[in-house]
Amino acid sequence: MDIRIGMIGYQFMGKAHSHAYRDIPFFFESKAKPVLKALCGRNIEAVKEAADRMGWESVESDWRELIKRDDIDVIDIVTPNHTHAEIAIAAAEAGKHIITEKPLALTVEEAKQMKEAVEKHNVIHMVCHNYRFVPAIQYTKKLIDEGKLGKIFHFRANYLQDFIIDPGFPLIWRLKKEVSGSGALGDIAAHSIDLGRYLVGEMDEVVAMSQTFIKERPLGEMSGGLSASASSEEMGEVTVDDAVAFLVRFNSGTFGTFEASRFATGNRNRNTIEINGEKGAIRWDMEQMNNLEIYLTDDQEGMQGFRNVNCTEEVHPYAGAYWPAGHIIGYEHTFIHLLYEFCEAIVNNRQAKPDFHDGYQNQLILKAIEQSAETKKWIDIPKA
Ligand code: 4PW
Repeated sequence: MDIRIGMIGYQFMGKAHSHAYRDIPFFFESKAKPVLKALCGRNIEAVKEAADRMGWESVESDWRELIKRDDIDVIDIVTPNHTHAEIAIAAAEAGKHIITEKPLALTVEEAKQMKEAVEKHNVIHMVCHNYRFVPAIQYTKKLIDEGKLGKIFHFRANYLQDFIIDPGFPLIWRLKKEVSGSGALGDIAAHSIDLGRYLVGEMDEVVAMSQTFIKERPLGEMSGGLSASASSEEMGEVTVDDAVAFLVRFNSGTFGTFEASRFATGNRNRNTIEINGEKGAIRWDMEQMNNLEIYLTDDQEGMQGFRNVNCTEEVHPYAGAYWPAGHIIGYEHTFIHLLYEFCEAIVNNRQAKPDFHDGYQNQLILKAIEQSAETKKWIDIPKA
């Protein structure tokens, strides 16, 4: 069955999604066949160039026109965060299935409206928390569900980047609250929160601190990936956090410790978790994403310690779809897995996860963290 995609945005995430749709049939057997139908962006020349390069059939310069088209089944939103709600609500009203980049929205209010719209119009919806789809993370979930780690005492997550340390790095959209919602919090801690909810469960309360190290930057734009250059000597105000840390009490009683920063010198994309349970523990680092360190308390005396498992065996989720064991996969594959699950959900008419409900809950947690950092108090986390 053809699943005809209309995607809005074509830069960093646009490339990741385009590549993933094209690769799904290479590696996964499915009734679903993603068709790159139309790519949309305001600068029509740039969209045409991107469409040619990435294999899209047609282009649009107005997302409203894209949504009106009856040869489009899915709206894929890879635009900056302040546009997600308006586009997603209009797409739901037009009966399109929707996938959107994270965080779901700019605010809790928008996230709630988006969740209500997709439920009302009965479309399939998903949020791009791609790190859930790393084989090592999926395998960790399996170990936890099978009780191999026992009761979980600690969930410890760090998401550390360093791409904005230079004071000459410009005021890109990710540094403006009215466009991004928050800084390191919504951009990267949101992924750690998603992993925490996925692996350990709901969170009850939080206490947080956050900081903005550089408060003014020259104006300028992204020039691809996470790089950017200043286009003016004029300065603008940074209105989001550069770093955030928080403690979480999970509903299960697990003690959660989180840190996210874009000022963590030397760390390019160090997204790590450590989980300590009564029967075992795991450690994982996105920069060595195929490896999972596993410790089991009942290992033979004298042989105890973390073992390094390369999650490329047939038994590791998704890994069997690729190469013989030991032939590793990378960042782009996380999007293949996520979009494969999204397409499977559409052809089988079932909901995909993480969905807008998860996105809304994530947004409630982001808000509680901001409130806590502001008031210097523990905040109860409401349930979506
Ligand atoms: O995973 C991260 C994202 O969510 C990526 O490294 C870049 O930073 C792109 O957006 C955020």
